[in-house]
Amino acid sequence: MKRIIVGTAGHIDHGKTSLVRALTGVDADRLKEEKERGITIDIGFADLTVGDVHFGFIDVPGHERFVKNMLAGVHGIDLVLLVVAADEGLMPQTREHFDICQLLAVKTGLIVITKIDMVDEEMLELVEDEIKEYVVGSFLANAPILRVSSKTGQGIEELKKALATIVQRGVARDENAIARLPIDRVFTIKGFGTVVTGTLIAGHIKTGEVLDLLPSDSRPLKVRGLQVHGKSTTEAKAGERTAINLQGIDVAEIARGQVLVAADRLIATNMLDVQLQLLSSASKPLRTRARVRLHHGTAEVIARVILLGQTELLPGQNAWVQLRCDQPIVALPQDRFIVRSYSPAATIGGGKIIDVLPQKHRIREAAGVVQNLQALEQADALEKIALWVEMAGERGCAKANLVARSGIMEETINKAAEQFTKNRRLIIAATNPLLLIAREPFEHLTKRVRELLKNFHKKEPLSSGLGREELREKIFAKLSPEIFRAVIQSLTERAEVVAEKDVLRLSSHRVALSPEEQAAKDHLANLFLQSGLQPISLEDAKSQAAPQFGIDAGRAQRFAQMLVNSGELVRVGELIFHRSALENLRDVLQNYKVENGAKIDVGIFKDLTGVSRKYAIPLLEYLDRQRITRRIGETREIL
Ligand SMILES: Nc1nc2c(ncn2[C@@H]2O[C@H](COP(=O)(O)OP(=O)(O)O)[C@@H](O)[C@H]2O)c(=O)[nH]1
Ligand SMILES: [Mg+2]
Repeated sequence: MKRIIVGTAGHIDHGKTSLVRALTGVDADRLKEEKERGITIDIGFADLTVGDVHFGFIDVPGHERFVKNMLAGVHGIDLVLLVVAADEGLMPQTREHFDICQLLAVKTGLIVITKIDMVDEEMLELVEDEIKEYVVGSFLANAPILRVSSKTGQGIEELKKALATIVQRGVARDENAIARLPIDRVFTIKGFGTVVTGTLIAGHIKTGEVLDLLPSDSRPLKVRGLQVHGKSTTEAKAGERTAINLQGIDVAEIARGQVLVAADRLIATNMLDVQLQLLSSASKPLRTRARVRLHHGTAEVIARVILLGQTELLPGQNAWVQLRCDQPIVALPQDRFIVRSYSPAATIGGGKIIDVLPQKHRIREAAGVVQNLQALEQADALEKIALWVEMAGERGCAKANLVARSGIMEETINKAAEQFTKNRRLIIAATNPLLLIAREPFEHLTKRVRELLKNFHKKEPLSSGLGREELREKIFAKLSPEIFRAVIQSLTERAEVVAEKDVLRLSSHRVALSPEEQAAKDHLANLFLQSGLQPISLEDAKSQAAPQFGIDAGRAQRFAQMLVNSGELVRVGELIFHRSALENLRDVLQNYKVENGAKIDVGIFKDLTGVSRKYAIPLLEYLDRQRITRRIGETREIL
């Protein structure tokens, strides 16, 4: 069965609620106050099935004071019934509601002239002409105009037929998108607990599923029960009026304006980049930093309008705008919104959301920002991914950010990553979780590392290289460790940079020593070689060195570090051994194993090597770490 959400629109007392009642038999005015005063205050709901189409009606209030409630109902409709009373014709809220439908990009609708029992044919003709002229150039320009009386029932059957006909032309919703249900009502049902209702605007929701309530601090909530258009079911699909019984949350913690979303997908945001249209009926230009009421889904928040690249927006014109909200909302690109003036509240414009996780823009960057927004507006799903990653510059973009920003499922993002890394437009900085960075900033970082190392080598020719952490601090302080790792890895893979222990150097770098220095360094290495497995300390080396080499404390330290970096000397805890002494030891142990078996203890080790306990213990521990021996209780096994 096809399911269509129909909204009413039109001035107060023009017969919207009566029309819904005549069509469905349901009185959509459900509040006590509505019954007493005979006016609709909040949105109401009713159902009608014609053939194989199920219509869910959302009846909205017409009074200007309740436009905010009207907006909470009209956001998710597929089709509008623009209601005009024959005895009054077009009135202010007819126009305001119609503007809203256009700004929300409602795709299709019907025009209904009500109360035809109250006027003569001539009056009807006049009203019809007035309406026809009014809708010229709009989505209702060619819409059928139906004449009805809810009092006598005249024209109601024709209206049902017209509804069924228009629906055959098709209204499609994206069932594969991330599920979103903007909440319009919250209440308790005895024995069930908390129930929320809303129009499921995308995706699908199943019983037992866990959903995020955004914005809120609430943990994810479990769907205990589901109803679609008043009937229990196990799954609700996009475009259906849905009631959800939620587990583990109190009514007081939920309100209209919040959104139920598939778990772990979207992020609430305080900033939106949008394309804003100021209605030509707006009473004055919109100045930058003006405060407006932003209506999106069922939410209403106060937002500041930051015009990008202009200081003033004239009625009837469009602009690229950053909206900064005083409270977070949950949105996605392509969503429509309405803005109303702060005081007095009147609908002044609306538009389309382009980016929900933008940077805070500075006015002087406006030109570049506008260019990005134009590109995003034109882009298809894959291209958007590439653009967002490019816009993120050196910081790169994580998959979670791309999902929350696009509402695109992970598979599509993986596909984009594959496609754009193949042609090297993007680079994968990390795979799990996926982090993408654009080529240009990546290469810029690479270049900065290269230059930093080059300058360092120039300044410190005797140093073997720059400490890894120091380099990270200098260039990557504000970036994630993954970006740092990826840049260094790419440089080492290309053999431009050599990473030795915690030191990075250009592969072309050789420590430049004078012949005299080189001789001194060799002398020092030789002293360690001679001390074998009972190594001297740096202090000893200094005093034992032949005076002509001038090995003072500074030289001893520096040359020893160079020898350690090149691997000629090896640090074992506090001790420094010559590499060949350790290599000999390895051979000695292997020979012992062949002749006497693998088992040794500290005593045997001391006999074999002639070293005292002071050296034996650190050496054995070193051998354990090198997996040459393995400790088993008090003995060891030669591996
Ligand atoms: N004569 C006549 N009165 C109507 C018709 N439709 C609505 N009304 C009356 O107009 C008033 C306002 O109707 P209502 O449906 O509440 O208007 P809404 O504010 O647009 O929802 C009520 O007193 C209705 O009885 C109609 O077709 N003919
Ligand atoms: Mg009403």
